[in-house]
Amino acid sequence: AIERIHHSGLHNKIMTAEQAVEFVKDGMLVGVSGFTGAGYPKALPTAIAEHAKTEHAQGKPFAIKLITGASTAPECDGVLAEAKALSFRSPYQSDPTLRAAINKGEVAYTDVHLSHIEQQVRFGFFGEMDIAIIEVVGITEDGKLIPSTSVGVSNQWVKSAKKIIIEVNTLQNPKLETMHDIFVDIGTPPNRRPLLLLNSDDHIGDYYIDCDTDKIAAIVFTHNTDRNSKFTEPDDISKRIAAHIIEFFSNEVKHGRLTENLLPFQSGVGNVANAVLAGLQDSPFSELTGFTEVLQDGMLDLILSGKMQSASATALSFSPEALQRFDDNIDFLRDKIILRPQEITNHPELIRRLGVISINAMIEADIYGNVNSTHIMGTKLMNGIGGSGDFARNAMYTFFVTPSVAKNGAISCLVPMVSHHDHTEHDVMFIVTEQGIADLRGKSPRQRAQLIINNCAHPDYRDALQDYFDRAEKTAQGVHTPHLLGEALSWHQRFVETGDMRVK
Ligand code: 0RQ
Repeated sequence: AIERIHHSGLHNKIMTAEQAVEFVKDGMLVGVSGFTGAGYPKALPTAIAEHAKTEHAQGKPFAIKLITGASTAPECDGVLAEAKALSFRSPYQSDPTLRAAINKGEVAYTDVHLSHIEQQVRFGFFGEMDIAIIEVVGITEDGKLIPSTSVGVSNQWVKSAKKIIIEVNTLQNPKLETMHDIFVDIGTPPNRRPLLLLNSDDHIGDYYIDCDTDKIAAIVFTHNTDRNSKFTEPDDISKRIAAHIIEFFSNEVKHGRLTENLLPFQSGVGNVANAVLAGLQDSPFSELTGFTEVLQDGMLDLILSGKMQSASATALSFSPEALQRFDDNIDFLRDKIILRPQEITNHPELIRRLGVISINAMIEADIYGNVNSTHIMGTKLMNGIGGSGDFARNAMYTFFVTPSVAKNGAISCLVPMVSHHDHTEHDVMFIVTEQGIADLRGKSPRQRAQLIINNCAHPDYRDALQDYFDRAEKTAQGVHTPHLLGEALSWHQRFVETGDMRVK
C-alpha cells in the first residue's frame, strides 16, 4: 500500500482511522470528498460514528457539520446519521437513514445547487472548514493528490480546510491517474474571467490536486469498493419514456435543428435517466458527447460501443458489472472520460456555451410546467436538487421525466399545483412520461396545461385534471395561470389523509 504514496516525507503521517479520529472534534465543520456514491471516505466516517457513540454513552455531546460533493453511501452518511453524529448536512444526500433523520428534524439540511457549494464555502457562508477528509488513489512525489472515482469538491476542500485527512484507497484503480482535469482558477468577482473550455472534451487544468502537505494531519489506508448501486434493467415505462425522447430528437434532426451528433448530454441520477441513455444505443445518432455530472452505466456503454466519443463528468457512478467493464477497458477509456470539479461540470457558462441536452427525473410536475424534484407531498425531503437546477436553467434542451403515476397509481405525478417548487415554469422545456411528451417551448401557461393534460397525464387522472383546469379557467380572478386556490393542493391532502389521490 505504501507505494501509493510517492512523497516519502509523508510516510510518518500514516495511522489508523481510529487514531486519526482524534483530530475530529464536536461541533467541527467537516468537508468530505464524494459524489453520488463515488470517491467518498470509507474508514473515517465509521471511526467518527464509533467515537460519537462512545461520547454519547458518557453523556457528552458529539456532532459534526458535514459538507460533501453530493451523495455518499451507507458507510459514510448512513453510519454517521445512525450514530446521531451529524447536526448539519449540505448540499445533497440520498441515504435512507440520513433522510429519515432530516425528516424527523434531527439533522439540519441545506439544499444547494451543486455548482454553488464550492463558492459558498469559499465565501464563508458555512463558517471555516476545520477538516477535510479526502479519498485518493495515491499521492505524487511532490505531494499532489491523485483523485479517485470522483473529483466533486475535493480540490476546494483541500484548499479551504485547516487540516486534511487523506484516505488512500488501494482498491481504486491506479490507472485513474491522469483521467482528471482539475481547474481551480475560477477567480472571485469582480475579477472573474471567461472559462476557456470550448468543447466538452477540452482539458483546461492539471491532472492532480495541489495540496499544502503541512496541513495533512493523517493518512489512512482503505481497501473498499464505492457504493456501486445496481441499476434495474430498463422496464417498459422507462423504455417508453426513452422512445419519446429519441423520436423527438429524430424530428429535430429531420427539420435541421440538430445534426445527427446531437449536442452534449447531461443525464441525472436514477433508473429512468439511465434508461434514456441505454435507449440511445439503438438510435440512428452517432459520435455523441457527454457533458454531465454523473457518468452512469448507460453512458459508459455508449462510449464502449463507439456511439459516444467522449464524456466529461465529476463522478463515475457504476453498478458492480459496469465497474468491471470500466476496469477491463480503462486503457481504451483513458482519453475518452474526463473527471472535473463539480464547479466546472455544472458551470452555467459552460452548460450554456455547449448547448447541453439535459435530462433529469422528477417527483411531480404541475399542469403549468413547474417541477418538484425534492419533496414528497410538499414536506418530506427525498434527496435534494443536486445538479438538476444548474443544468435545467442553462441547457439548450431541458427535459424532466417521470412515470405518469407512482405507488401503483395512487399518486399522479402530474398535479394541479406542485407541492414544492424546484424548477419553475421558465426552466422546463419538455415534460415526458410513458404517455407522451409535452413540448412547452414558446407556449403560454394555458397552452402548456392543455398539452400536459393531453400528452403526459395517466388516463386515470386525465379527466380530473381537465375538470380542474376547466373550472379554474371559468372562476379564477385571473386567467393567465388559472388556479382554484382552495383546491390546488387538495390532491396531496387527499393522499395524506387516505393514501390515494383518486376520489373514491
Ligand atoms: O419510491 O423509492 O419508495 O420506490 O419516489 O422514484 O420513479 O424510482 O425515480 O429513482 O429516478 O428518482 C426525482 C427522486 C427520482 C431523483 C428523483 C417515489 C417512487 C419511488 C423514486 P420508492 P423513481 P428515480 C443529477 C441530477 C433530484 C436530483 C437530480 C432525484 C421514489 O431523480 O433525486 O435530478 N432528483 N440530480 O415511488 C410521491 C410522487 C412520486 C413519488 C416518485 N409524485 N409522489 N412519491 N415517487 N414520484 C444527479 C445529482 O445531482 C447528484
